[in-house]
Amino acid sequence: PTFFSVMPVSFVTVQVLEDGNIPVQPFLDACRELVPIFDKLNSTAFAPVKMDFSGNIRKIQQKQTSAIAGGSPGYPSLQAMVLAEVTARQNINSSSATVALRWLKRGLEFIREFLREVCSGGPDLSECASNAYSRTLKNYHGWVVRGVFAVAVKALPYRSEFLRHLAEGECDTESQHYVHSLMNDMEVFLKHMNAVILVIDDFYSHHQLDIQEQV
Ligand code: 6S8
Repeated sequence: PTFFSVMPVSFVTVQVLEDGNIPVQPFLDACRELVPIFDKLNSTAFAPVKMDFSGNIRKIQQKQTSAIAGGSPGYPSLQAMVLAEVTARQNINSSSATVALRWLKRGLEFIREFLREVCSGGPDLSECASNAYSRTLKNYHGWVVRGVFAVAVKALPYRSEFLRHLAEGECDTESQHYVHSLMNDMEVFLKHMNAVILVIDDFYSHHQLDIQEQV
């Protein structure tokens, strides 16, 4: 068993509705399943990244939870939640779900590119992460945050160690069989995760919500 095969909920189980809408709770649950990875990487260098990623999950969760506490059935989708903010002109507030989802999407794009690099056999995780970073988050970061990335990337473990961390339960992580099933699980995961990301990305482009400024 691998990190991916034992996930009770994940992007594999997020059902994008026929109209392209993404239900809020399954999406948040799938994002939350990724958080333990930061602890496995086992370095304080990832603490700010973990905080940011979890913080954005929490912001969207809170918006949904308080809607439900207020007696509504809650937002039927991420898109409905964002559009409600756009209508109320709340979408530019830094605590909005619109901003949270924008950054969550960028984080997911980074993870997707990173896992793609790992899947295609990149031997050096720092290089995998740097390549992924250049294609995704780097564009939205000024030099200070780029510096934070440069420090974090040095704390990444060796590929073999990372792959070991993705084992669950008893298994021979040195075996061909383990590595094969891990890569296989990762590819399935990637495919589903990508489908969800693309929908959010299209939605943000279509509504001109994917602003380009750097932090
Ligand atoms: C903007 C910005 N958020 C924030 O300022 C930056 C926070 C720290 C970023 C550190 C540098 C980036 C490191 C990238 C990863 C490096 C580690 C490599 C590991 C492989 C926004 O913040 C707020 O989010 C928003 O709520 C609002 O307040 O302007 C707004 C207001 O500001 C970011 O740039 C988002 C960064 C998200 C990074 C998540 C990446 C996940 C990284 C690693 C996951 C581990 C590998 C995946 C393996 C998965 C296997 C299953």
